Amino acid sequence: MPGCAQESGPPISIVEVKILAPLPGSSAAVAYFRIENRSDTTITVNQIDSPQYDDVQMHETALEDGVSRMRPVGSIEIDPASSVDFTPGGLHVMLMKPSTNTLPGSPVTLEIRHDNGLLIVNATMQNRMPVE
Ligand SMILES: [Cu+2]
Repeated sequence: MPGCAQESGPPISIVEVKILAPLPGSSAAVAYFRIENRSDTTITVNQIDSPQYDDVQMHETALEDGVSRMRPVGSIEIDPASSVDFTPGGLHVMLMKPSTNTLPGSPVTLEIRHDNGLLIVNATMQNRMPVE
């Protein structure tokens, strides 16, 4: 329907964002969150960028022959009216090659590029806690 009013809200939203500082000796931070697709069509997240990190990759951790490995994921499809979790041991975002400091309290911006546009999320680096 051309000329109609805009949608009532963004088609996707990011909740429960947790960005964990690099371990000592590493420069890679990791981001976890839930992406909710609030539209009635499938939405593909094609890429995630960050102005504070030159190399940002979506990864998936999986057991292979009893060994936990992670591999890059090109894109993520989110079904209509559903969500995808980025959690420890599963999907996650690696934030590498920082162009700024990565101490807890530092600002981290995620630019989530998807079918319907760009979602910008502003978050704060947190201390890395042991994974329970
Ligand atoms: Cu990874």
